[in-house]
Amino acid sequence: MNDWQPTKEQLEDWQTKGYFIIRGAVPRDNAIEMRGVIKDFLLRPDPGLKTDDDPMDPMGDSPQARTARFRKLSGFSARLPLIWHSYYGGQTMPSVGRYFLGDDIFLKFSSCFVKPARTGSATPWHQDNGLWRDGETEPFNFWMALDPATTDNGCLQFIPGSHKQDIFPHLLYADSIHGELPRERVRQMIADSGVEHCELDSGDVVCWHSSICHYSPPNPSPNSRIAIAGVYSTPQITRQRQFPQPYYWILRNGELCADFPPQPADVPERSSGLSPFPKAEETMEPAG
Ligand SMILES: O=C(O)CCC(=O)C(=O)O
Repeated sequence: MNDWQPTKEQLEDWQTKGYFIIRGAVPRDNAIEMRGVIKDFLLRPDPGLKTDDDPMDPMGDSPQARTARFRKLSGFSARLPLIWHSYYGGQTMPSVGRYFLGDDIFLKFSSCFVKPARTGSATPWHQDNGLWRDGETEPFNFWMALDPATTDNGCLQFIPGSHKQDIFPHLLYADSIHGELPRERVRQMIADSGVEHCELDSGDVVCWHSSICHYSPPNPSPNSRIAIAGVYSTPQITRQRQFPQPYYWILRNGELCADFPPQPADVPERSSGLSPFPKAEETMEPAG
């Protein structure tokens, strides 16, 4: 494992804006191999994973339709050894996690965001912990571009400094695909602080605070935008899991857990379950 240390600029971005970028966190060729693994998974008639359908999914069962039918794959990290060894449990990201969280870390979530050329849909404005509904502000979030992510193909957008705000209760609008920040609130924050577009090349990673407000628009371009995201957390931060999928050890006593399949961390599941998102009273245009 590397001994990763932030630059002065990365630390300043982390504190003031709530996010920072690591260029070339994974070598570009390696990121392109990982993209191939994901594409292979998407082409399977039944990938056997928890998936969210893409609301823009074109109908049909052609290979093109199969690669376009999902917006998000969840919890795939323990099924794909190349991705585990190169990324979640690889040489760089565990070391970045150790800098921010210490010597005992597990992977709380792993997700692949698939935004196919021309059909990929938006992810609404949200705070990650607004979707988790577990009150946690400390976990460490990271997202790697497998395809180059640009303003044209729907890169992430952040409201700088919004990580300093509280967690807002997220709402469901009539056209929401999942809970989202109150749209009027987003309009106000954008008017006050602006929006930053986070353009990345394959293998670059952006890391952010769990409370930062972020979004990604649809992809009208001819270029696909696939990315893989993760959240590291610790036993001190997490008392209970609110989702059923296991958490996996990344570091124990500062040592990389190099096993594959990875070892589940023993975190009990919360018995009370998740509270549903309240419905928004107003129906307004999306804030993006
Ligand atoms: O990849 C995207 O478009 C959205 C990712 C995101 O919002 C997240 O990882 O929290």
